[in-house]
Amino acid sequence: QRIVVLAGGIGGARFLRGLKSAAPDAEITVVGNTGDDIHLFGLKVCPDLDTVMYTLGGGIHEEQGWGRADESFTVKEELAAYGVGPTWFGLGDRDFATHIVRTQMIAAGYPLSAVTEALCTRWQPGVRLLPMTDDRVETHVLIDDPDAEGGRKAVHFQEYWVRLRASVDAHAVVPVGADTAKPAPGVLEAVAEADVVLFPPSNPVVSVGTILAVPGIREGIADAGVPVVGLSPIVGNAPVRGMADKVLAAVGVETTAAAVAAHYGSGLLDGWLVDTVDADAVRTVEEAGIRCRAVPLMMSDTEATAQMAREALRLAEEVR
Ligand code: GDP
Ligand code: FO1
Ligand code: CA
Repeated sequence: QRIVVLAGGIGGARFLRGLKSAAPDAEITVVGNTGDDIHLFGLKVCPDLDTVMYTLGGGIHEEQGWGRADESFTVKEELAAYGVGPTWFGLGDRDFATHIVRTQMIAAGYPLSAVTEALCTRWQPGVRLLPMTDDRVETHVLIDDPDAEGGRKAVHFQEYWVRLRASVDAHAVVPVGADTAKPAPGVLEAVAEADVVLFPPSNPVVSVGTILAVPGIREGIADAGVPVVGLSPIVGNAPVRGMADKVLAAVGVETTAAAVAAHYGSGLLDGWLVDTVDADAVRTVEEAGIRCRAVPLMMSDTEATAQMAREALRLAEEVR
């Protein structure tokens, strides 16, 4: 069975761990979000690709969900001693090595997809991990400018998420560069050859939404004619983790499992899983033309997550 998963960071990575356990013989291709990527200290950092790679490869800081286990921050402290920031982004020493290898390979002319494959040679994530594109895409968020009365400014997504903790309203979320980006080699091929496409409980705006904003990917999925099933990252009208409500509001979508399904739309989604606490949403989603089931959606451990993956694959068979 060939499965394509569009993944962000933590939500995507944890789901993939369950999917691998539920479908050990499946050939899984992960299309990773690169809109969160940021250049810091001359290095290219790909948080969502690295979160998937480290989580599936056994190097992740489990409690934090991003970055490396057993991490130290000597380089960051030394940079700060030179007055060199940003200080608000926590790059650890072990993680730095990944960004150095990546940046060096890119400078030597390798595309991000080839670099990602090379990094995965070490981590052996057990899936084929592809960036959504080899082109530069950076998600920016439009916020009020505190320095200009009535003015607005765009900040990098990481500045909005990590420095500001999404504490101010987002007026717009723009995947800068996406409109002219091309899907990375292998992405459209994997989608066309897939038996099923899954949207994990990743952020619908800045993770899955950004991947779908790369011209050709959304169309490729719709044209593949295979079941497309998603799992809600919204449980009980709130994100399970993080501040997805802030970016959903920016695109005019309510923070409910049903509204997120409607946002993807019946033109794209065939099936949608909501948590049992949102069982009321099932009817609304089905009336919108999307097959819906309520099942436990808390990724508390690998077995619970594997069960979610089984339910998603079962729903895919129902709508096939
Ligand atoms: P990020 O890039 O690290 O923000 O990760 P993703 O975009 O892949 O996933 C973020 C989303 O995962 C958030 O909106 C969370 O609500 C969702 N999420 C995290 N843990 C769980 C869980 O256990 N169950 C569900 N249903 N969603 C979760
Ligand atoms: N998230 C934070 O909340 N604070 C950090 O300092 C931070 C550093 C960081 C470094 C490398 C990396 O791969 C991820 C990192 N993240 C950090 C997580 C990540 O940037 C965001 O949580 C996601 O991209 C949000 O979608
Ligand atoms: Ca992310």
